[in-house]
Amino acid sequence: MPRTTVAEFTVESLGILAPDGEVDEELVPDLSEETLRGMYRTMRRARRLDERAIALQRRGELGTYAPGIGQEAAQVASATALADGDWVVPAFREQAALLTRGTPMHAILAYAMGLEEGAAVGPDDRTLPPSIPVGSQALHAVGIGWAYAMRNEDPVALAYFGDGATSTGDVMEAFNSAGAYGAQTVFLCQNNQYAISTPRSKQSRAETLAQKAIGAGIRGIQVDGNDALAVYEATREALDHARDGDPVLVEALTYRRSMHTTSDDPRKYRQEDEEVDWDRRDPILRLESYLRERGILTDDDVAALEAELETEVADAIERAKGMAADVDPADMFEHAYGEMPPWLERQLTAFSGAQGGAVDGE
Ligand SMILES: Cc1ncc(C[n+]2csc(CCOP(=O)(O)OP(=O)(O)O)c2C)c(N)n1
Repeated sequence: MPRTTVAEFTVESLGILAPDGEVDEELVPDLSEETLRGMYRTMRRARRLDERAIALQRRGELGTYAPGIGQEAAQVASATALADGDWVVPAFREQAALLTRGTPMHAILAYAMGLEEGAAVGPDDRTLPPSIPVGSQALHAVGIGWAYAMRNEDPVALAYFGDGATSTGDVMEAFNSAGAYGAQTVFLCQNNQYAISTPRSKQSRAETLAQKAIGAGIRGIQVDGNDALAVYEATREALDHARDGDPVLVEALTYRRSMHTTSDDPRKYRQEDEEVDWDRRDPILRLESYLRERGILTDDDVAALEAELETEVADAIERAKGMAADVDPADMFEHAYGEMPPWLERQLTAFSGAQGGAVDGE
């Protein structure tokens, strides 16, 4: 037979809690009320942090910031599925995942204020610092996951990245090497529909991004990224496979509701009706109605959380500002090279002048 089908593939999609509130009871993950409340709480913490960070940046008190508004379920529910010994390998929009893993809010703000201390990794931390080069962190996660596979140990590395990152060589190489080496790695692609201003439709002709796993011989699954229950379940299953040396790509379909970063204006490339449509599918409101209907969350709980968040964010801002106050911005020149090259010295001089400091030769 000259022409035969040698392989066939399908891509599964998982949804449990629909936008209209309907629930597929058979698929609901076995989560305690405490865990469900915890996920809701962290999603709200992340949203508030992002909103306040945007406001701070507008007042000139914070550097460039990449909000994850709209992506809270994709991040919090996936990070909730991790075991303590697992690793989080983030991109630059993962505040919600970091908060889930216990990174303090003031550290996230300190990083956005330009302080390297904000991204410091302690000896017992299993969360890597933000990664700005798009997609590069997927390779780091493969390295970690491969090391555990070689040692026959349990931990898994969970790498976060966006839809645009799946167009990079780094991410495609990460899928391929993870498959080839049986790395204990889960790839969590937050398909938030845009890579800055480039829509998903212009990034790839592939019908799903999950199917990019197939070429690497690894599993790929699509999940409703605004459905916390489905994201949790898809990640939990993916982590189980990865612990056995079967890496998985999870494509979480979601939407970046705000700007790419505070330097961007999405009104230049997005239609309002699209934004309104996704506002209705907000992941926090969806989980909130689910919890309210089941009596897991009451009006009083929500009001108490509001008050608690107000205090937490205000304290975190003060603490981060305190850290920034102790830093001399000119330090950044000191640490770039062992010996400062003349051109950098000239920049330092100009910088010190602009800061109101002494200028050599004047
Ligand atoms: C290697 C590299 N190329 C280009 C950039 C500039 N850049 C920053 S974010 C971004 C788009 C990323 O889109 P996506 O992966 O979908 O993640 P999202 O920002 O949507 O979370 C680009 C091109 C970069 N940081 N690194």
